[in-house]
Amino acid sequence: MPDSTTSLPDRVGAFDALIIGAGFSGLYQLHCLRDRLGLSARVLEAGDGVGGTWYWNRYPGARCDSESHSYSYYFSEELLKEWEWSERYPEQPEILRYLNHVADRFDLRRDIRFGTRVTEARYDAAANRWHVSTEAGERFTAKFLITAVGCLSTANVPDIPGLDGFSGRWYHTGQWPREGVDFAGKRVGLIGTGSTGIQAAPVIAEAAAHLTVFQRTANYSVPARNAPLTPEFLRWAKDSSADLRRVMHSTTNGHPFTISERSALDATPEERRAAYEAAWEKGGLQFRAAFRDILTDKAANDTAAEFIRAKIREIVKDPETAAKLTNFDHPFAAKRPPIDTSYFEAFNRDNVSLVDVRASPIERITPRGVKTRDAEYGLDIIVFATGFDAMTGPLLKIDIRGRDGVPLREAWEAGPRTYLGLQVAGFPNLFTITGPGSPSVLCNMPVAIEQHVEWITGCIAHMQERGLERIEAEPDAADRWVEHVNEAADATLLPQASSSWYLGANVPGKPRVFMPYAGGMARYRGICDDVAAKGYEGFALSD
Ligand code: NA7
Repeated sequence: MPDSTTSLPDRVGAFDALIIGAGFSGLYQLHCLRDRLGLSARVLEAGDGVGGTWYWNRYPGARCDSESHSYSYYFSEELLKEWEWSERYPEQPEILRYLNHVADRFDLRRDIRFGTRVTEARYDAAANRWHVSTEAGERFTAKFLITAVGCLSTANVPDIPGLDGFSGRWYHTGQWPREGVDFAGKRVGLIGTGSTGIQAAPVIAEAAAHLTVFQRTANYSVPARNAPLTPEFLRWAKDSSADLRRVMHSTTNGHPFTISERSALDATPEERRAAYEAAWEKGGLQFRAAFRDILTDKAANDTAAEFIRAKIREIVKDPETAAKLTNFDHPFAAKRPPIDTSYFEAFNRDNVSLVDVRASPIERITPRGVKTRDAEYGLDIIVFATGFDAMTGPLLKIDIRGRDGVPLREAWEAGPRTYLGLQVAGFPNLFTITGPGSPSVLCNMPVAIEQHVEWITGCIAHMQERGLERIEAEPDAADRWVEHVNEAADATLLPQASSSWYLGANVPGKPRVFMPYAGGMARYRGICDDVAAKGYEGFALSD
């Protein structure tokens, strides 16, 4: 279909499918719909380039926590063979280069419209079309609307009084300036000690005159043990792609390692220590895999927590700082567990200090810096590593209205309700890639994304073959799924981290609902395949 939209703002572009977002999800979805099904499809992307999360998160130290050989698309053998990662964990610029390579290799750019922020999407039942509007006033229509907006793309800047009057500069890590930030000679305050703050702190500490880390919740972290990849490893990863794919598809969280079948409680203290030592030395997210019950049994979890606490006390020389850093209020990995490169070591530097803002809360930002209950900290730069309005935020930021004009915001007033994380009852032909209720953030994201994109593509192909025009989740099926998502979460320790973004607890006023599906990626894939095999059970299909 010719592009009728490039030059004239108010012109309507009509497509078979519109995809919102050009990150990992949107790129692959475009490839599938356009090149495999032959549909006319257009990606609408707010940024000026591809990359999604990796386009916006350019903060110092930004790196993926999944290992590079698994943080890749696996749909194309040729792509797997030709791309060479340089390090165990890919850094943001390298991931961005990878996604640009993918966009070029599959000739995707011609169907992506950059600098185009979608503000509204309305379903017109009579025409069975989605009408999509952008910030610039452009309008598009399509039969299918697919959100590929990411789970962590709506920055959460806390509403701390006085920020407007701060005389220095401030930044959120998820909206980092392209030109970078010069920390030389500056007093920097870093608020937040999630994965992002933990990655950024040691890098900022090297450049800044002084770094003050404001910690509200002490966080566990395990060394990443990042290193350059050897030619032997790269060859092995390429030669083993079929095995790696199989392992990633068979595990709970889509990573290329398996979880031990042993309980931490069956091991002797010596065996346990040896297993944790080995996992600590190996580094990375697979620390969680040392025993099978770390995430399901509090007593087992306590053994991991105690091991990490002891390690931090060994690393951090000042006992008072070590005590603040290990004052955990949640089980290990009940919040997304960070992995780090010299995070705890950074607190041994003369130019780094830690402020416990749980003990002495931040009261306001003053023109000079941050004022807690007990002191004022003079700062030139404040970095907010305060996370995101996760999972629902990017969807609710768009005014999405389904059948009878019902806003998604209203349908989700009490928290997100989806069927399989893929569709919402009352919103026909809308698919939500890695939506709430799917494993997404509990999983190595490209694995979760490929599964969703392929399922959606299969579903649309099924409809095309049978002349079906409309698919919509049945309310009963969505209710049952929401119940199952809750049961799956309750079978783990995850809901015990009461301030976690998995629960929406980091955003004031957000309903507390456990959003991702904790039942495991492999099990989820089986459920989705089964639903499709049964003729899309739980979905109403019509012509
Ligand atoms: P996270 O994991 O949501 O971490 C945000 C951090 O910011 C966390 O330590 C919060 O403390 C802290 N925070 C948030 N608001 C405040 C205020 N008002 N005052 C002080 N501290 C605050 O976001 P990240 O960007 O680190 O990581 C997001 C995901 O990206 C990560 O999980 C990976 O999947 C990749 P809290 O714990 O809420 O007390």
